[in-house]
Amino acid sequence: MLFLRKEVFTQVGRFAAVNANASTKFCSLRFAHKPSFTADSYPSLQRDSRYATLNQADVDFLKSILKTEGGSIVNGLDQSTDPSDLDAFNTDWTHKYRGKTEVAIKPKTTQQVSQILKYCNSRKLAVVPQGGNTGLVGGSIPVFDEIVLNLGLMNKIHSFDELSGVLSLDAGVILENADSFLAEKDHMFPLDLGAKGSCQVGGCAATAAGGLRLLRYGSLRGTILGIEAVLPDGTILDNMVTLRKDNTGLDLKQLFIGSEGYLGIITRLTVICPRRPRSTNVAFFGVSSYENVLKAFSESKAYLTEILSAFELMDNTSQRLVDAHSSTQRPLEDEHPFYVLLETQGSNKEHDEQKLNALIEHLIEDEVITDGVIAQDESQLRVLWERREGITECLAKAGSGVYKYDVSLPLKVLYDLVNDTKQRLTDLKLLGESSDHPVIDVVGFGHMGDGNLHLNIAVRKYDKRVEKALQPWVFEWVASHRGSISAEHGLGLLKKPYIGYSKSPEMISLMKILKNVFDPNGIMLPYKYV
Ligand code: FAD
Ligand code: 2HG
Ligand code: ZN
Repeated sequence: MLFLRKEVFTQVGRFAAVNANASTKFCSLRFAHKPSFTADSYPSLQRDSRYATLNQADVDFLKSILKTEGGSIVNGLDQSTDPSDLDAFNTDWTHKYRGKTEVAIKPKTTQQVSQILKYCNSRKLAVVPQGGNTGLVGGSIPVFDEIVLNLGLMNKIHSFDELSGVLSLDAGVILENADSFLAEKDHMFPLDLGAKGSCQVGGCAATAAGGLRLLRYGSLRGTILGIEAVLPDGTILDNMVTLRKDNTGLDLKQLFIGSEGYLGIITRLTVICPRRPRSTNVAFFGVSSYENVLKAFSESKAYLTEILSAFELMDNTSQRLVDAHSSTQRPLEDEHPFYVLLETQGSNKEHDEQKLNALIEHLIEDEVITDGVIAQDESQLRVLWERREGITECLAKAGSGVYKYDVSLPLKVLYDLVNDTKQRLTDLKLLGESSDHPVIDVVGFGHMGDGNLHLNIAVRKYDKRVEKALQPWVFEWVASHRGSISAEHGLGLLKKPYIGYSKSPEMISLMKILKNVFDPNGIMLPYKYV
């Protein structure tokens, strides 16, 4: 690992000794406890009596749909089913929410999805679509007894055109599998995120996930070229366009991207995928102030232009958590108030390194960064990324709950939200080291290059006093700075009541009109989104 400290600007072996062999994997165990039912934690949520209650005849019909082409169903109405078989379908990734579904169905084909929705619509049975269940806003699991329609068995890659880079695949393909397939063709998926081993491309499309390299490869709103979706009445919309340009009529696929399952189920996608970069460099800097982080970002854009592929911010609290809950060693010996992970991706190693070195020399000379390292091989590169990607897992291990906020803000004030939150929780005597205080830590990190902050409040256990202190205060803070209350995770259950902080009444009312057109019986994703 190459060290960047001014007085030691030489190649030293300190980092090279780190963990080349040790496991750097984050443990997959998350919160050990079973969460309370959402219906009990939030008594203001009431089951909507418009929806029918599932009975054995419904299950028999759903089973008959799966008969010819396969698929699977977990049926809680059957006495012989172990109730714990439904736990994974009922519990969200953050272990904050827990639903009460009695049936989880996993179809194999679009035709089956169509028949299932048509039946549920006619019977007014509520449905929640589920991908990899890695969403962070309580969207992918039922609130009450909604049927879970999980896309996990629709996982085929259909075609890839090496000339255009257009990939056609099922919604249930795991993101990492799509990327591994593309790696063999010297291409890459245009989205990458920490949950890539579990999240599905359809779930990513449904949440318009942003991820770690949006700054370079753009949003899924641009890279998804086509979509096949099933409407609640069973209609199959085939918009599997493989063209870069198609300027005919309203771009209906955009309504499904980021719709979180509110309008229908995404069953297939076409995505335009870039070539895999020939050269990747990752640097990790220690920075003394947020002001210097801003300077480093501005200079990185100027020096690196088209090869800058990620610029990620981490505060010291986030890195202390990674120290405490993972096996990756600190890249830098001393602690710093802030850290930045910077990545370049390009086609010419020498050329890219020259540009990066020129930037680093300049940042050191002007004392914008205090210390840093550059990965010298693939395993060091992975270690540096794990210091960033592993924060979410480590937060989950800090206590037994986390309040998560995912906001877009003007860069100048982005970190002020973390400082103000700490101050507020301290003033309210909710944050402190002793176990009398519910809050353990307030952490800020995120996709600095996209103006996207992840504010996380780790708690000893979920506590209504903390929730009251944070909501709607955080949303008011964000709105007063003209930010968005959800940059990339979506609304789900968590932010449904607060959309008004980011969208006008006229826009919300138009969304409701559209919902009514697509889903007049309101069977899709009840109690959530808008
Ligand atoms: P799920 O969680 O199963 O579902 C999410 C929502 O989409 C639900 O409302 C569900 O009903 C709906 N849905 C799912 N599949 C479909 C479908 N086929 N059709 C219609 N609706 C559907 N998000 C980011 O944006 N950027 C990140 O960097 C990022 N990093 C993460 C890191 C970790 C460790 C974790 C746990 C999560 C992260 N997330 C991130 C959040 C999450 O992974 C993404 O939102 C992801 O896109 C969700 O995909 P999924 O398949 O798990 O969807
Ligand atoms: C990330 O950027 C994800 O790592 C998760 O969006 C953020 O845990 C979070 O708040
Ligand atoms: Zn993120």
